[in-house]
Amino acid sequence: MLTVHHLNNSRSQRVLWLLEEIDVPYEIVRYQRQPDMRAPRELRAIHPLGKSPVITHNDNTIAESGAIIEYLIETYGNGRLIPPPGTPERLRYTYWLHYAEGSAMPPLLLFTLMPKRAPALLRPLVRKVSSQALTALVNPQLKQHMAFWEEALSKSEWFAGNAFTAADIQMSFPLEAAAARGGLEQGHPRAMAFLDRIHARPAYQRALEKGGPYQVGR
Ligand SMILES: N[C@@H](CCC(=O)N[C@@H](CS)C(=O)NCC(=O)O)C(=O)O
Repeated sequence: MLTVHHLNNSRSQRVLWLLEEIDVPYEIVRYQRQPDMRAPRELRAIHPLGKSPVITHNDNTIAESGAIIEYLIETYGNGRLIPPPGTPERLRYTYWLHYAEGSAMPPLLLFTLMPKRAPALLRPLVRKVSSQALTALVNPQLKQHMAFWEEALSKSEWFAGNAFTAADIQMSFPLEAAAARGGLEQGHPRAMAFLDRIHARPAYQRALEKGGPYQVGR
């Protein structure tokens, strides 16, 4: 049996969505975020880092959204949601699959979450430092990333080409986080239309029903 160790309101929503798209049966073991937004300690019994998503399947325990997506597409995809090898689309697919967590997510989360996670006494100081870092370092980078997504989506309907792939599932989180943070809605019509298209997909909606309330980036 395939098990998704699902932390509420988190990246594991993408894994549920992928499984709904490829119609694979799975069970969910639920974990609830703590008041400081961290995952509960029980998740460390599944994987030492205690982060979500993690899946378990037969004797395999797999963490990291990108690695999980690769594993699921390889094991159950039967050629679905991945462009054929050797094509330009396949190269784009691989790029976006890695880029989402490797390049897009770090600036989106780091300084935004720091004040919320700091001890109450330190929070004003952390907020000040974070705000300076956001203005000087993060905001210009995010502007560049958002323009990059917009340009990619002006070349084709989906990130890897004209067909929807698992790379779009992986890219959903940075785009949703950027929209929740604010800034995507101004001057990025194609990125906003991408979000509308994915949110309308029946598999996305089924995954939401199974995963529970989801407010990415908040
Ligand atoms: N790059 C990892 C990030 C995993 C990650 O940070 N997950 C967050 C949820 S969105 C988490 O588990 N946070 C709780 C914690 O750090 O305790 C992936 O894509 O799987």
